[in-house]
Amino acid sequence: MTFLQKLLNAIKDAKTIAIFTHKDSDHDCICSGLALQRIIKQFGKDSTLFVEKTPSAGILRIVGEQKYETVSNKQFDVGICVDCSEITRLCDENMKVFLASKTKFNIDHHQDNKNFADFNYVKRGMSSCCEVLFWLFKSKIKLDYELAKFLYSGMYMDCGAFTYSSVNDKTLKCASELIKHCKDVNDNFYVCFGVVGEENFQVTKRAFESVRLYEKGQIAVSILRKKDFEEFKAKRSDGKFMASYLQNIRGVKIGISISEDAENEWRVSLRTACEGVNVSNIAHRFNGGGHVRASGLTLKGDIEKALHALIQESKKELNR
Ligand SMILES: [Mn+2]
Repeated sequence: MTFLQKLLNAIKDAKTIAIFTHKDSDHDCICSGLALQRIIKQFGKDSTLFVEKTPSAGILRIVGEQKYETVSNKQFDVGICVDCSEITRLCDENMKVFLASKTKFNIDHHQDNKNFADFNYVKRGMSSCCEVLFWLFKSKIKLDYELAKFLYSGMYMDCGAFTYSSVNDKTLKCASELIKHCKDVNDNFYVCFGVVGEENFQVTKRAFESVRLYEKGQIAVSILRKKDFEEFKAKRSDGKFMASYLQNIRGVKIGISISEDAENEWRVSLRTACEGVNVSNIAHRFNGGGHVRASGLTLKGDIEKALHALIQESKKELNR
């Protein structure tokens, strides 16, 4: 029996279905979750979507108001993880609910997926989990505006607006199918991501001023502190474009952007456009995860000490 048949049978037999997204959610995981919820609805079933916390304002602007759960004591018949490479990508509360589910499914696109569920469907290196869902369900579903919008948006954001190396002819074929049903979606992206506020501009300016270079300019790091965000009334997501920018500086092989999330807790984004460098190796050494070209992790404690350790691991990856 194929994965799809097993999943469809499980959905058919289930009274309760839950969908799970990873910590520090991004567009791809939220859009995958919402798209899967809509797909399951087409098979006549309701499902509950679990998140760590309410998605960021940027994500909400694209997907609109939706219903999410964060905790539950209920045991679900079917639990489906989307866009999660391993079970620790779920926050503790969500993980408990997933583990208690009677039958567990895992649908993902990460290279390093651990096949942690009873049934796993992993298309390693595909542009996004949204694209995985599109091809998986293509023959069984009817695309409508909302479903196409979720799938297209998650895919668009996870492949850097079709600029990453994960993009191939299949990705563009998927995009072309989807956009027929949501023609205005690119205008939405401009309004939501092309236009930035004063607070975003100010905090980005601060991030540029903070840039440090290591290893003869092969590693570039920007650091934003809690007080920087507070000063400009900016959100952490306002500074997140830095890592992608840093990797574009000639000679830089690893771009690192660091934002202080809570007191002495630092959220780190790693990017590389350099052939042969795999930033997920660095992320894994700090219990983070992600992709070859884009990964994330959390550091705790004194930033200079933590940064030193991070630079050491980055050097190792450059010399690997
Ligand atoms: Mn993803």
